[in-house]
Amino acid sequence: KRASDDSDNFPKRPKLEAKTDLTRWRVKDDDSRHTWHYLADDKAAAEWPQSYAEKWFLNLPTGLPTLPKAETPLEAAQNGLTFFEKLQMPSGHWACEYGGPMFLLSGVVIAWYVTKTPISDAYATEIKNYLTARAHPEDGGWGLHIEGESTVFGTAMNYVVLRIVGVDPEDPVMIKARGTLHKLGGALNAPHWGKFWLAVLGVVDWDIVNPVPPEIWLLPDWVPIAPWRWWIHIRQVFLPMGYLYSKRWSCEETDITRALKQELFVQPHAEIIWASHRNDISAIDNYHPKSWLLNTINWVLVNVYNPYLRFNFLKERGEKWVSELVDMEDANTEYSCLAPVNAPMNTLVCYIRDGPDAYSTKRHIERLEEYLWVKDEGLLCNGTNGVQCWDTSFAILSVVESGLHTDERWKPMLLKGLEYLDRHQIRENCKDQEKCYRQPRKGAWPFSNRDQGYGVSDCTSEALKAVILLQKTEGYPQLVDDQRIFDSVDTLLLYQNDNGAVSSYEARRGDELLELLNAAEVFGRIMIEYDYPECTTACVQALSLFHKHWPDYRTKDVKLFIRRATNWIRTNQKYDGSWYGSWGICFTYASMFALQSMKAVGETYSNSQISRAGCDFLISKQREDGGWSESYRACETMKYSEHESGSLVVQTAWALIGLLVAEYPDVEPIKKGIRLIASRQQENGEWLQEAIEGVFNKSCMISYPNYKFTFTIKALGMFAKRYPDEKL
Ligand code: LAN
Repeated sequence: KRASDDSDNFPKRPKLEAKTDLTRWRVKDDDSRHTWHYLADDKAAAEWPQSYAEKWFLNLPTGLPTLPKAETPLEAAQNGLTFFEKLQMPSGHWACEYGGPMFLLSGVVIAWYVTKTPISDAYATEIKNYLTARAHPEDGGWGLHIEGESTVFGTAMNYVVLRIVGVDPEDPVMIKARGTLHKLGGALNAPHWGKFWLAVLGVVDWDIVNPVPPEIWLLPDWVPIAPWRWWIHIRQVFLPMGYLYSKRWSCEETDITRALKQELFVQPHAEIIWASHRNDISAIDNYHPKSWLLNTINWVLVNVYNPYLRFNFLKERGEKWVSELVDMEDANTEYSCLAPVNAPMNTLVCYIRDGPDAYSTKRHIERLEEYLWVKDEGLLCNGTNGVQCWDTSFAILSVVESGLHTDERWKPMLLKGLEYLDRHQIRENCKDQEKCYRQPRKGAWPFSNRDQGYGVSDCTSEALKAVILLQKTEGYPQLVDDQRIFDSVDTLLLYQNDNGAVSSYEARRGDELLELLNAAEVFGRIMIEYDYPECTTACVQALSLFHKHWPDYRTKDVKLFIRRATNWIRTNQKYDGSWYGSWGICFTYASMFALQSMKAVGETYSNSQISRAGCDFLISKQREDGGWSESYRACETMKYSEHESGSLVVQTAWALIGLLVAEYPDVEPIKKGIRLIASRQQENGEWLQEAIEGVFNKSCMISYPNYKFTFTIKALGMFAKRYPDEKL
C-alpha cells in the first residue's frame, strides 16, 4: 500500500472555528428527511428565516409569549400544547435531537474520511464543539452514552473523530482524552466494533479483529444459529462488517492515520503483535464478556479455518451473498439503512465494490447526513434518521386522550399530523422479501419515516391508534382507508411470539442460547428478539381499539392475540408489582404500559390483583414532593433506583398515566404528582429538559426530548378528564 500525504488526494482539512453562529443553522424538512444547513451567506439566511422549532432545537430564545397562568390541569395541558404546536415541522411531524449513544458519529466520520468526502467547516466546528461539551468533566474521555463513564470504545472513537475533523493533538481536550485512553490501556483494549473501525481506518491490523466470516450467511436456514434468526440490528451490522472483514480493506496511510498510530496506543505501534490482542478489552467496556463458546469458535476460525480451510470458493460465495444482501437492504431503505451503525458500513461496501462515483456510493453519502443533528452544544449523530412517526403518534394521542381533539383550536395541528402518518405508512412489502429474510411490512409504520422502511410492532400500533381515533372523530377526513387499516392489522398479527408476547421488529426467530455468540461485548441481550411489555401493550391497545370499530375483521385472530398477549403481561410482572422496561427508563415506563394492557381487558385496581400490585408499586416509589425519579441505572442493574437530581417530569407523567389508567382510587397522590408537573411548566407552556428518558440494549441511554411534552400533556389531560373539577 502506498503511503500518501493527505494533501495529494484527500480533500482539504476543514477549517475549525471557535464556534458557528447558531442563528444561521436551518434544518431542511424534505417530507421528514432532515438535513442541517449552515447559511453563511446573509441573503440566504434572510430568505430562509429560522422557525420556532429550529430555535428550540438550538436552544435559542424562541420568543414565544407568556401564557395566562393555568388554573386547572386542563389549562396546563393546553398551555403545553400551545408551545408544542409551534414545534411541529412543515411536513406535519415532530422532530428532535435523538442523541445519547456516543459510538455512532465515529462510524459516519470515518466513512466520510476513508471515502474522501469533504467535511464542511461548519460541520467540523460543531462536531468539535459537541464532543468537547460532552467530554467527561473529570477525565476528559467519553463513554458508551452521554451519561456513562469513560470507556475505551467511546474515548478512542471520539478521539479519532476529533483528529479527523482537524483538532490538534496538543489541544488540551486531546491531551486529557489521550491520558484517559492510555490509562484504560489504549486502543488495543477497544471492543470488537471499535477494533473494526480502527482496522478500516488502517490504524490497526485486521488480525486484531475477531472473525466476522461472511460464510456464516451460507449456513442453511434450519441451522439454529443461522443469521436470519438474529435480531435485525445485529444481522444488518454483521452483514457489511463481514464483507469488509473478508476483504480486509483498509484506508491508505495518511498524515492523520500515521499520527493516530502513535497517539492511540501505549505500546510502540511497530512492535504490536496484533493477533495476540484480539481479545483484549478493558474491564469498563466489557459489559457482556464473550462466552467460552464464542472464544472457542473464534480460536478455531483464526487458527484452523482461516489458514487451512478457507477455500477461495467459500470466501467468494460468502462475499457475493453478503454483498447481495447489502444491496437488498439498500433497496428496501432507499439507501437510508436501518440505523447509523450499518449505514456507514454499507456505504463502505458500495465504495470499495462499486467505486467512488457509483450511484450507490453517492446516494449513501448523501443519506448519511440525515442521521446528523445540530443543537446548541454542537453536531451529533442521532440514533436513527429521526423520531418522526413515533413522536407524531404520541403527540396526536396526547391531545385525543385529553379530549381536546374535538376542539377546533387543535384541529389544524392534528390534521397535519394525520396527513403525515397517512403519507408514511409503509405501503408495500420488501422487494425480495423472503430472500432477504424480512417479515411482511405492508401496512406497518416505522419509527422514523417511510424511506427507512422498517415496520416496528409498537410504532405501527401507536400510529394505528392515532389514525383510528382521529378518523373516527367527526370532522376528520378518512385518509387511511379501511383496506390500509386491515393491512396494518395483518402485519401486527405477525409480531406475536409463541409465548404471547410481542417483540420489536419481528417475531422471535432464534433461541436465547444465541446470546452465547454475542460478540459485541458492550451490549447485553442483542442476539435475538425479546419479549417487551411495552411493545406487547401497544399491540393490545391498537387491536382492542380496532376490534371495537371493525368487530368482524379476523375476529378470532384478534381476540386470541389479545388474550395471549395480556396473559403474558400477567406472567411478566415482578414480585414487587412492577415490570422491567427495555426502551424507556425503566420499571416506571414498563409498568405504565402493562397497566394499560390490563385496562384493555377490563382489569383495573378494583377488580384485579395484577393491576393493584402495579399501582402499589408505583405509589411506593412516589417521592415527598409528589414526583417520581427513576434513574437509568435501573436498566443496567435491573433494580429500581432513583436519579440523583430528584423528581423528573417525564417519570412523574409515566407513573401518573399508569395510576390513572388503572383507576387508582385515591386522588391525593395523583394530584400531588400533577401539581409537580404543573409547577415545572414555564410561563410559555414548555417544560425544560431533565434527565435522559430512553434506553436500548440495557446499557445504552438515548434521549427522547419530546416526551416532556407528549407524556406530561397526556397525564394532565387524562387527569382533567377523570377529575374535571380539580384545580391546580
Ligand atoms: C430504537 C428506537 C425506538 C424503539 C422503540 C419504538 C421505542 C421501542 O419501543 C422498540 C424498539 C425501537 C424501535 C428501537 C430499537 C433499537 C434502536 C433502533 C433504538 C433504541 C434507537 C437506536 C437503536 C439502534 C439499535 C442503535 C444502533 C445500535 C446497535 C447496537 C446496532
